[in-house]
Amino acid sequence: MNASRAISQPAASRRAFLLGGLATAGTMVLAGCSNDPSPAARPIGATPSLTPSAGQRVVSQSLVAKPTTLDLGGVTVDTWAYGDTAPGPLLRAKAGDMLRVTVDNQLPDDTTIHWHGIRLRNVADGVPGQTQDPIKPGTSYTYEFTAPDPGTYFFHPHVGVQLDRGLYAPLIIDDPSEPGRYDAEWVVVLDDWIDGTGTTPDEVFTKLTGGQGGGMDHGSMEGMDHGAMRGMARDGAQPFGDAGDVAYPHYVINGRAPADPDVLRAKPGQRVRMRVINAGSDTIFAVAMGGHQMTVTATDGWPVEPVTTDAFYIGMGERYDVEVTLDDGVFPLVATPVGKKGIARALVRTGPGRAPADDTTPRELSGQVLMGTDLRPAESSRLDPKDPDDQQMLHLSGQMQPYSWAVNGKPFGQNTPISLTRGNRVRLRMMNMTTMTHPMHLHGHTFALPNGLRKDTVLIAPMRSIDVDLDADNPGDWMAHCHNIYHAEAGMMIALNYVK
Ligand SMILES: [Cu+2]
Repeated sequence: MNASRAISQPAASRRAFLLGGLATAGTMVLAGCSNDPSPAARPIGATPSLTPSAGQRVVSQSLVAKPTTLDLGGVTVDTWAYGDTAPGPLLRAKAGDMLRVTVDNQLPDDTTIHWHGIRLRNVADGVPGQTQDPIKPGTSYTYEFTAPDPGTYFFHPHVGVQLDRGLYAPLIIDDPSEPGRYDAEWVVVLDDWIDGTGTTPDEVFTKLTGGQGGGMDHGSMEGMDHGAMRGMARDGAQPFGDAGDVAYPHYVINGRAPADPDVLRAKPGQRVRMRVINAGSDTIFAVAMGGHQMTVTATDGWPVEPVTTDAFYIGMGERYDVEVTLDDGVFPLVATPVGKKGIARALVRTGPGRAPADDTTPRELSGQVLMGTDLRPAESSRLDPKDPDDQQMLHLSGQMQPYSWAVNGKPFGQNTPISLTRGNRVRLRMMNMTTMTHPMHLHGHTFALPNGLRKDTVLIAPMRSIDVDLDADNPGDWMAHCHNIYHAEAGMMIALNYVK
């Protein structure tokens, strides 16, 4: 099988739409009705409790999902978050531990939590109408599951476009047998921020789907297009085509805007393990640390053959673990939104000195930027060699006008679930027939790319196809979807149900 191959079917230029479409957006037909991905509300009933096995450690935590006001560092926003911070509190356990997390929903809306990347039992997966009933406002709900695999994960709601609020937090599963060849750890959560800046993600979605016509309040097409052109000039070879739909007013690292950034304080010569998580809803980032090279050691929790690079791309829902040996001074950690205008940054301080200017783009971002799909798996991350028993197609389609995204020809709720048989090696052929890049995410499993790389979220560039293999070893009803949350909400999602 070819790892990745061009698809010859032509597609209309999405850029042409962006330039020409806005003037007529006010007259667009309301497209939302036929795109409503909400499955028929299927009552699920009580979730069976989980009893820890003999000697199994239980990690308990409480979360409050609630409206709050946050200072992003010179920017004050009203938003929804887990507690009074975004990212929310770090959740940490060891591989094999049981997690027991109670969520108190103080939001004015239903919610759930999806434990992104964890191969957990199906009933804890957080998909309303499929694995649980939604958590109603004013009620609480307890998730219980075992986390089998070490790695860098995060969690977020699986309801509407709530991920684009402040509702996300890192989840780290430690490996008890890992040597820990580093002196310090830095969890680095990237996000694109619009909530509470005069609009909400729900309003953004309504405008994208044409419900109110007009353009983005903060993302005028003029601004969007300048951003895109600047991006292309900076790295003319950026491989993602049109990478996003929303021009965000802010990009943040660990909830901080560039003017008042998060700071890692360490000593020169120390080896830092960074766990980089893209919690953005519509933004692929290119990440670099000024004056440093980074060694990528894992992606989506799975070890890779270490690769040293100046910079790497990270799509929505992806995670990369990288190690850096720190020089002496003050250095920016920068994440630039691909195809958009703006910058996210944090600082590393190992000695005295002035921080570089807010908008400094390190030269490390001007050269080759590592594509995650070019990584190779560590031997320990490989699936056992086996021919697929079954092949299934995920045909991705859609466009901006009308704003509509689909898998296998229809939006979620209208498309036919894929059937999986327990015990099979299944090959998913994901074909992107659009002019946008889609970070495709699979629940409850990880898959292997043709070169063996294990992931749960993979960026598929415009008009490209990729085959991924998985072992159907975790029975239940699962989801595969684009992790652009606006695409997912518009219908780029499909169920994968085990044959009962
Ligand atoms: Cu998408």
